[in-house]
Amino acid sequence: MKINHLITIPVLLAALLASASCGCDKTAPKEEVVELQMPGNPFITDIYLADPSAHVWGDGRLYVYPSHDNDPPRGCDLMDGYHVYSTDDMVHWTDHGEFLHSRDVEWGRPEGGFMWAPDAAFKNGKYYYYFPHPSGTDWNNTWKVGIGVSDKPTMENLKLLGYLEGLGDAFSMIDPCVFVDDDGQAYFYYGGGGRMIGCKLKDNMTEIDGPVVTMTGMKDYHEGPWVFKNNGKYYLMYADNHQEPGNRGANQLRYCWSDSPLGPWQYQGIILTPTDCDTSHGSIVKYKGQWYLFYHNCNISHQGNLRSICVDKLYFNEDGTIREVVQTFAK
Ligand code: FUB
Repeated sequence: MKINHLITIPVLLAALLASASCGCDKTAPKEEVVELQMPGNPFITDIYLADPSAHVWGDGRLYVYPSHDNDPPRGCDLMDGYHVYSTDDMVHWTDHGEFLHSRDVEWGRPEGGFMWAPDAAFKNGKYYYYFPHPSGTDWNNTWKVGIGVSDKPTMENLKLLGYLEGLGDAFSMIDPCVFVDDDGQAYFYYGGGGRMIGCKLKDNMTEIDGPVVTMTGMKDYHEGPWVFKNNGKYYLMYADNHQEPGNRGANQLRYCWSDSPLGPWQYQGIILTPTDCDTSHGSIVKYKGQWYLFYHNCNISHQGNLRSICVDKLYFNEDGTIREVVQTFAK
């Protein structure tokens, strides 16, 4: 069949531009949901992993970038050796192997360990990796956020690029999270110890751009920020302290939303009640039309710092609020 390119190309371009410029096209046809089987939780059982950051990249696979709990643990001190996992069906997962260890980090803590919750981002054809790590023996006061870059989502041949400068107080500089908006602007967040910081990143993904802002509006914020967008709204999920009088327990995952990626945030509710771990930390991603929550529990080890990664389906209500996720277990 012959196609009139003079007419169809401008029409197609206009449609593409309209859908790319705004994540809130209410007239867009509903995306088809592919009903995938679930793997049963935890879904990686041969080593202990925590803090899963999940992303879907251009090759159509879903990638998970977790941290790694070494057995036996000493709190979270001995965490080291990052792996990447990927799938195209949620059931079969490929371990792409260890690609970064504290011994590779030349500015890092001499004794190693403390390779905590990482995140990854894609920009200008490259995959960027952000990891928190102390630069000194006094680990709690010497945190930095290291950066690496790779041509592959598996972080193969990762080239280390130093650390992000100008972030401020090294005390709570853990749990980096990077969100790239529809217009290509990247935002960087970090924050433990009850404080969360956000800022823009320059196009090179290795320098901050403009002021560093303290995020406000969260309820009982502790650590583990995860920012994403759905239908034009920005969402922030985080782990709470869960230590108010009369309401004490292990950490939960809560969320807020905002009309801006740097807040102010408005508190909305709880996404996940405590797992059996000392901590909680997760990510939310849409894959093949379905939203998923990634998180960790301790159902294999029954020890708070030997964690295992899990995934369950997540659903939005019509008004954009998120339904509490039902944790599922091994099949
Ligand atoms: O995994 C080490 C630390 O524990 C993370 O950075 C926190 O989010 C908590 O999960």
